[in-house]
Amino acid sequence: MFLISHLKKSNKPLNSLPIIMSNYFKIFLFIIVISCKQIAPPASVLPIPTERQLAWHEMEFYAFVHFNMNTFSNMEWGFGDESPELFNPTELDCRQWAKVCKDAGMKGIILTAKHHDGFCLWPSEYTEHSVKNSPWKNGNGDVVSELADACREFDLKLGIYLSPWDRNHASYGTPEYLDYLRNQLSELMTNYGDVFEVWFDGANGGTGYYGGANEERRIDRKTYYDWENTRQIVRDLQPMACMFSDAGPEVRWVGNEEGWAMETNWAPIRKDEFYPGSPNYKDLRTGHENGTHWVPAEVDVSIRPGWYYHPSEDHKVKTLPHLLDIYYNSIGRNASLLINFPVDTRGLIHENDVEQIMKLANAVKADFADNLVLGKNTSSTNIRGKSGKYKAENTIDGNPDTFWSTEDSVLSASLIIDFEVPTEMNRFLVQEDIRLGQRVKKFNLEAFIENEWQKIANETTIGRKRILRFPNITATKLRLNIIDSKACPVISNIEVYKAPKVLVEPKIRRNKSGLLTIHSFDSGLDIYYTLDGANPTKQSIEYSVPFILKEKATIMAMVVDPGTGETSQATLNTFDILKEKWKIVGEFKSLEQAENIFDGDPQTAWTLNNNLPLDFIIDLGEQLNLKGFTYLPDQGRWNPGIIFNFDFHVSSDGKNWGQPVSKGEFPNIKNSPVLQEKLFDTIKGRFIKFRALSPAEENGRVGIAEIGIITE
Ligand code: FUL
Repeated sequence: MFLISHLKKSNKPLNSLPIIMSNYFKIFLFIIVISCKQIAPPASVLPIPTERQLAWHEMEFYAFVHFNMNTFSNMEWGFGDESPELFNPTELDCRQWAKVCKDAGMKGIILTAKHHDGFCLWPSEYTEHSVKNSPWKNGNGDVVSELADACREFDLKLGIYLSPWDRNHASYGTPEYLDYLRNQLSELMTNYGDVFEVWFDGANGGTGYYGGANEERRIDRKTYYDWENTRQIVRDLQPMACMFSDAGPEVRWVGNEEGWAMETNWAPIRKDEFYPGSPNYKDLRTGHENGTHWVPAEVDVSIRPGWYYHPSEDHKVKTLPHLLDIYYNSIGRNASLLINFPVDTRGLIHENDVEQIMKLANAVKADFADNLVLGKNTSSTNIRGKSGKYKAENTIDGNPDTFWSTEDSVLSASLIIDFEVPTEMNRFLVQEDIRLGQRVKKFNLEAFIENEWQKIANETTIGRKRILRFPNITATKLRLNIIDSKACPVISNIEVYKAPKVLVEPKIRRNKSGLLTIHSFDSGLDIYYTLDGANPTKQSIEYSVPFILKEKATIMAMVVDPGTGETSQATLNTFDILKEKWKIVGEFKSLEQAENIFDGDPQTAWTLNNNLPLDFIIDLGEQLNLKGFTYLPDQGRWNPGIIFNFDFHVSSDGKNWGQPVSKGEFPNIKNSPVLQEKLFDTIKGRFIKFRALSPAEENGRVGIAEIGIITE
């Protein structure tokens, strides 16, 4: 239409139409070519993720289940000689696992089908060391199959952990074992439906049962498993499964089991420098800016100290503050999060673990409930092309396929979000479109507060997702400054939130000299306390800085969100007289570490492996009327020293001890190593002797994290 009317206006004869048409067509083509050139997307920065890795990135938060022979032998690493008879869960219910994971917002479950001790949770046709010879379901059970069904029912994906190291198998260390491992891998990859991840552990070779040989067998970690061909089995049978190990190839270990990735975290890594169990694991925490392969990090961490269930850890389940740190330090740092549940001897995720994971799930839901950038105005210092296809607004349109990008030559640029009115916020989430590679090397965040730009954060990498936590600010604008990038930045998503404050009871500590500190997990909260054991209110004393408290006191403290007025539960701590004058007496008197037992810090302990009985003798520095004592056992995870049977003596001169004023045992202390309190008839004295008569653990160790007295 436009062409005909244009011809009419220009009075050109209609027979010249074909020539004119062809000229117009050329111009048209030219415009298309030019504009295509302008809107060409940025070229990929290699390496980039594969399709299966992109699907894996979407998993983000999923569960590990360590449940196997160790659950019943109460070990972390079984030797391989455990009898299948031991494996007998009383109420195994994989649907309960799946429901917990689903409710917690997780997207899959990875199960320890076989751990280092070699026991198989499925009736493998290649070994007798499996559920088929256990009393559970008269040998007719298959845990892998039950979990696969539960995952299907709850719309979760299934992952398989198969330990390459097998301390049970007679042929471990020889080429024959490789056939065995591969046969098992084929069974697992064939019989249980789709698998999203296969976990190959780096712990390999060492002592073991090995079919009765009971010896040490070392293997060459680089060559023994012929990884290329072993992995091919997974590739062929489960084309979409990602494989995990220190060296990937799809997903890499993050270099620690504590639940964090580094702030600088590149998905690319120089993969060929690694193999499962390689010593340069610290590099796995950061990846490499010049990495050759896309191998993103997965943060694996247990909700308890151990990977496997131990009744003694029932009271050591990680609590909300710790779990929130783990969440932000993994998913918020360009990694995925794999939280482990040590399923118990019943075959269930323990109630305490459920309680804590749901606290995390609810907190995460609340933190990301209301995205403050929706519908706001955005602008940027540079846009790729003239069409507006790569405009800043794409970062807040909720569409992961659109992004803001700059001209190829522009490696630093800013994007502004205008909230128009002062807006309170404390979280900033930013994502690169990783399909085009990870690019950003350095960025910062500024906020426009009271007519002034203020720096909120100075950061390095972004990757698939980066979440910044900062104290509440009230700003009218935010400015994301990309300072340096491997190529033009490609930012696909930005979200901003005001997360509610985490209101958990504060920690109260008093050191040996009486300095009392009350600590709240979140920033920007008020703390109120009482010194007489009364419940605190907003009218109680407000805590601002540490202070000296030399007297006896029962302190209660709580935190208050000044914004909402909401309060936490109160913490109660009883402090007796100050331990300032206390001294260790006897053979250990010059041992610095011995003073850990009265330094006010429950994390530091003094533990010994000496012959029993063993006396811990303390000079209290003055005559006191004593009516009891408290004992907090060593809280350490590895080899803790826990006293079971004891005598407690009081003396005026440190020489004549007389009869014990208290004696007996600390019932259930092995399973529940919490603070113990023993009372006795009041007695005057200056010296105390705490005699360890027997240990609670088979390790024979006895120790003390903190000892206290109760005075009249
Ligand atoms: C480690 C293993 O040795 C632990 O037992 C646990 O399975 C953990 C996830 O990986 O390397």
